[in-house]
Amino acid sequence: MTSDIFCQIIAGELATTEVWRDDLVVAFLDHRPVFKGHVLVCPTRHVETLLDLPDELVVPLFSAARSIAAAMGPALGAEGTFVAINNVVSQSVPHLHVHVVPRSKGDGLRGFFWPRTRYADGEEADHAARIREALTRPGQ
Ligand code: DGP
Repeated sequence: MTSDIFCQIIAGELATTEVWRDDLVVAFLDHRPVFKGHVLVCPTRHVETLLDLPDELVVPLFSAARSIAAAMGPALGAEGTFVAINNVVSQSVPHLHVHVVPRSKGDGLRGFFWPRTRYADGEEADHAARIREALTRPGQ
């Protein structure tokens, strides 16, 4: 039983343009690319977000993302890449996918969804402390 559009792509029920497939990972072109050559890298198993990714899939998924990022230069002349995952918020397909977007200087992506803020006095230490504390008791 397929449960989302990427499961359907992985099952071969929906056409896409694949660039990589093995038993654990599939990578295909985003049909609405930020730049041409924008790839989505997914676990073949239905995994909804990064937090759901089992340990045994961490290396296969991110190795594939790294290889695809490395291919963007020789394949497309990209000078770099933007690699990103939307988790829940702004995630339009509930199947984990790593975006690998080819980048070049002056490509116009400057400022793309990255509004920056500043810490008030004490806030930086407080945020770091809260994250450190959560890391020492994962899952809570
Ligand atoms: P996100 O917003 O992070 O969940 O990104 C989902 C991406 O998936 C978005 O950039 C468009 C892409 N996408 C959605 N449906 C399809 C599809 O049917 N085929 C392909 N190739 N890409 C899709």
